[in-house]
Amino acid sequence: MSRIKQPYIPPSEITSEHIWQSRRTWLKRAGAGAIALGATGVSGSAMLLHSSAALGGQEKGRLSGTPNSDYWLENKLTSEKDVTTYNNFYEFGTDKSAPSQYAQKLETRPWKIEIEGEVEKPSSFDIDDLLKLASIEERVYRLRCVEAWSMVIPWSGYSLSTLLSQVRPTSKAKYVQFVSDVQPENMPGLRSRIIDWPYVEALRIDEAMHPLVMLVFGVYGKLLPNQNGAPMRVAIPWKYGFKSGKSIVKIRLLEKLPETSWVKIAPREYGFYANVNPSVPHPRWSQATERRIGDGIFSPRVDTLMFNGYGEQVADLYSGMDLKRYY
Ligand SMILES: Nc1nc2c(c(=O)[nH]1)N[C@H]1C(S)=C(S)[C@@H](COP(=O)(O)O)O[C@H]1N2
Ligand SMILES: [Mo]
Repeated sequence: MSRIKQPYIPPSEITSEHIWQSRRTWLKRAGAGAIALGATGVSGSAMLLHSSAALGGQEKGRLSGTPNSDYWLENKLTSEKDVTTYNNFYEFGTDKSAPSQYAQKLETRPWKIEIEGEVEKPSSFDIDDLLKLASIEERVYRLRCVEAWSMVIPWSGYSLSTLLSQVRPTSKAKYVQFVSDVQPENMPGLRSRIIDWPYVEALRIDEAMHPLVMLVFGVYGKLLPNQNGAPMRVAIPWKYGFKSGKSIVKIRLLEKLPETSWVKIAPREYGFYANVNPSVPHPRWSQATERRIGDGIFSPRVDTLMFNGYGEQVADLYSGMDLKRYY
């Protein structure tokens, strides 16, 4: 695959990848240091060997990945604290703070992901096998919420297409639907009937096969915290955040356009495509700008970019379509 160009970033926002890069170096050093402390009298070179071995076998809770420079934004990252405490995950409540408060109860093991429908090989995967199916990459993506705020997040995982090719979609497979888990005992938000649970989202098959669509297992070099959709969610960076389902238990390949949660709730406000588009306002607010979530109370406002800045990679998927009609 040819190198994918970076989305345009205004010069004022470029902080270089040094922030995350230096953090990663720091993590490696911290790992090496811990080993040095535990093993007295190890020579420098032995210490290096030990530290790379420690990085190869994942430590508990960590999920290191190889940075993929084709998918690396140089925007300033949203802090790990904001990424993990300002969330939308209605199964735990509608407040931004509810998921980090209540998601500890989510049970993420054992965890199976069923793939069914229009595939030659319907399959059931254990999450720990999916973690080993392909090499884990680290990618920095923008996330633009329909509520006009955004974040820049370092995810760990690999392209959804890697998994889909394994189960071999048939020629009838036109759509891919993602079904999130329902755990009545553990999800206080289910009592609200805003959504007809489970949370479901979907993509057209060509969208789903685009390498930008990521199966995500980790964030900030660690396994996903429950509030971010543990143990596996998707990330679709050119679409509004609600398309990226969390805590997925089922993937269905379908011939007909399936129901999706937000279209069901308010079909005049949310469309199936939900491509980030500053020129199509939500009926109740503008989508032209966004608040970039940052530490403290002053979040800078920035212009929203068409396809969230990923137009060069994905615009072809929609050639000939009226994006004001198919919002
Ligand atoms: N199952 C499920 N997935 C979901 C949601 C949800 O409520 N339930 N919210 C969506 C919305 S609106 C957004 S903006 C993103 C937020 O992801 P984050 O909390 O990891 O930033 O998750 C999406 N995935
Ligand atoms: Mo959202």
